[in-house]
Amino acid sequence: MKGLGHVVALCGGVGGAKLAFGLTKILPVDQLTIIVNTGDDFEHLGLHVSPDIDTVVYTLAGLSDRERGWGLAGETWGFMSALRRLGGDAWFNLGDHDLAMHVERTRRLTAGESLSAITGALARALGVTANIAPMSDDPVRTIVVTDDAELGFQRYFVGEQCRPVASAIRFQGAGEARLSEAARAALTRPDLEAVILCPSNPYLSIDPILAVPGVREALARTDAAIVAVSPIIGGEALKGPAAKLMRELGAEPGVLAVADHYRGLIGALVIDDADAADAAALAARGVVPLVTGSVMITDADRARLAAETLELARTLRK
Ligand code: FO1
Repeated sequence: MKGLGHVVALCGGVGGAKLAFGLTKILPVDQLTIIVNTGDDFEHLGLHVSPDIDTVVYTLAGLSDRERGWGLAGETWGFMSALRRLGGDAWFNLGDHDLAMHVERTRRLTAGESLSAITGALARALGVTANIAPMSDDPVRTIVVTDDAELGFQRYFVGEQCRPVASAIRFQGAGEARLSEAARAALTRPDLEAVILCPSNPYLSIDPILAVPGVREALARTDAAIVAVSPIIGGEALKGPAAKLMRELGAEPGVLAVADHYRGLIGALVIDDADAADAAALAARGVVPLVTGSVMITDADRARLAAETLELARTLRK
């Protein structure tokens, strides 16, 4: 799709990565920058694990396991069974081939390379040419505050399977984190035409990106269209705890809560046919609704939703 200026996609894990994949199919590589959440990153078994970056890289490379959404298709788990036999810390699954990503990233970080440089090198090694920018090269860690504990994101998401009741979410280190160079450059380009908030968890995947100093300011300053794709369909998330978190944080899960969460930021929201009844209420909130099939099963779905979202952004800018 020619004619558009630069497009920035803010993206988290599985759902966001699918739309990012769709965008890479319809935009020339130099017209798209994918800014990825790093709030899910953590140190595990001495390795630096960057789940959302890896989910985007593997998805764009066509290597991801489409059933799980994360990790590699055709993965084997010999390392995990050997680790369990040793009584090791086996609550977080590291596949044998996925392990190479964590080992190589950790080696490069230890050698002093930035997360951005490492992400580019490893993505290119897997044949991915898209511009993938970690939101920051400084540590930002999503913390889920529950009644009796503060849980690191993976402990909450994987260790506790999102069961604890959340009372707040905070992003440790966000205040001091510097926007990555590629993210800053993309968000401040004069030819920026569209910023797309991908269908990732607003609280856990998009908010950490918005919490990095400079992001909200850049979005306020740009005349680019800012469009979100709802990760909530029919009051539920296709994957993950977004709807549960909405309830726990005091919102009624639905597309209106997504619009309210992004109030003042987005000019339009892409919602699924299942939520067509909410279109008028969105418009009444000053958010232009686009009602379409927003479930991405096939690669064609991903490209179609990406094209519809970009078309909506272009219409908004007219
Ligand atoms: N999610 C799980 O539910 N269980 C796991 O054991 C698990 C391991 C894992 C390893 C590498 C990786 O890149 C992602 C992994 N995920 C796992 C998914 C991950 O927790 C989430 O995808 C993101 O952090 C949130 O989108």
